[in-house]
Amino acid sequence: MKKQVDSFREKLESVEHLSWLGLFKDLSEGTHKPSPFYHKRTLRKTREECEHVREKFLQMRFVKIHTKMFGIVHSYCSCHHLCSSLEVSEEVRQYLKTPTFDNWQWEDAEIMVLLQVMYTDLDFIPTFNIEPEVLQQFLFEIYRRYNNIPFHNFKHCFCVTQMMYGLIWLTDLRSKMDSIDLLIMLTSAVCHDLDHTGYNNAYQINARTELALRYNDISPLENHHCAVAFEILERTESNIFRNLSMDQYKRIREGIIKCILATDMSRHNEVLNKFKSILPVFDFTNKDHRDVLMMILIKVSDISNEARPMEVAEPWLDCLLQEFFNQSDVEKLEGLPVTPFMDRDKVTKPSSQTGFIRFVLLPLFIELANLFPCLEQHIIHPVRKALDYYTEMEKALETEQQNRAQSENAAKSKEAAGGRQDSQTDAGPDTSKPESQST
Ligand code: LUO
Ligand code: ZN
Repeated sequence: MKKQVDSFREKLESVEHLSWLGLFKDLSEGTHKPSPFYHKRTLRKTREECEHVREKFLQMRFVKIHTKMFGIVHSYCSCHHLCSSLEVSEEVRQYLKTPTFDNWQWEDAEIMVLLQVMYTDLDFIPTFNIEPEVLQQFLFEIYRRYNNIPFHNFKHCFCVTQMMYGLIWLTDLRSKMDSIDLLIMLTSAVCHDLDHTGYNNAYQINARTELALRYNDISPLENHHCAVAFEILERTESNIFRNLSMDQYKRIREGIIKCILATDMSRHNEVLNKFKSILPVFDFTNKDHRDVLMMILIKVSDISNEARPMEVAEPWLDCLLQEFFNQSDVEKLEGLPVTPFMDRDKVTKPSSQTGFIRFVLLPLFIELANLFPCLEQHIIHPVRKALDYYTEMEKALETEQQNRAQSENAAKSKEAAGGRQDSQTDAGPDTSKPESQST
């Protein structure tokens, strides 16, 4: 028993790094049901952090953001009175519509400005009578409700929204769908992972968390993200839909719920197969067809990191694995089932990616490209390059492992031979050879 306790304590000590999560892990009391949510202290954003970003965001109205030969130069525009129209250069506006956009170059306050630009450049402000200060309050609340965790954070929200924005322009969706559907798609992307705690649905269900209990194990995370979105939209000061009719609001609410719930990867095949079945007869005037397409577009945007340049995509995989490994560490500590591709003892970067790209990403993107052939060069081509990159890395890793195994075996057999040599000299004459029998 003592041995068991010691090994458990040693395991506990070895996950000290979890402390950055502020994990409330008082495992000493056997009865204490460990809470998977990171301790409120570190997971949720502090008041100071929010106020600081809010100041920068609101002050941005005086800052002209433009890139000069890839350096980002901030210059203060001449007018120092409250200018409502945002000053963002034409280069940044065009760059923002492409899947090559590099989110790592921008801090959170600037990202909030870029999200505002997306609503502006899609003409949502006049079309839906959105007041700029309400949009700013909405975006600030969105920023506040994403948590400080490695992957499912505010930068992920921006990446998914920016990819959605890029797809809308690339496929010229404005000429094929109503503005209200585009508003649903962009707002769903902004809200799709709100208040994610860094633990997926499998964990919520196995650990019987509050969310699993509240949503009866049915997409607990996605239901929560959507509920938080409408908590924000219920408040007048951040309700960007407050000037719309009841019918428009109902349609938007129905669309956002459908899109956010579709991001549950356990429904991946269900949604993809529905899209495959309607593709041969796809009809933009058919609402059911448009609904499925909107679900596919948010799914594509959500898992599309590998469609971006390698220097943008690779850090995202590190963040994802860090979040997955934190979860599997806690699952091991709590004796819960561990998902294989989340286990730090089983997963390597290339092995997790080659399978995911081959069996999840490419089939999904190829299906969408059947409807929008231009995506072949803008999205699928970079993903194929990523697959080649990780396949090469996987081969290199395998060769290295084989070489290491061979050199270890060689060392072992040399040691064993050496050992046998010593034992002969130690034990006197070589007893391995028959010698003449002395009488
Ligand atoms: C797919 C997914 C689910 C939850 C959280 C993140 C992700 N994403 C990714 N997973 N998003 C982007 C990526 C990515 O580039 N790679 C992976 N790789 C591995 C870990 C993987 O296989 N993920 C995966 C695959 C299928 C699945 O449900 C069918 C869930 C996760
Ligand atoms: Zn997401």
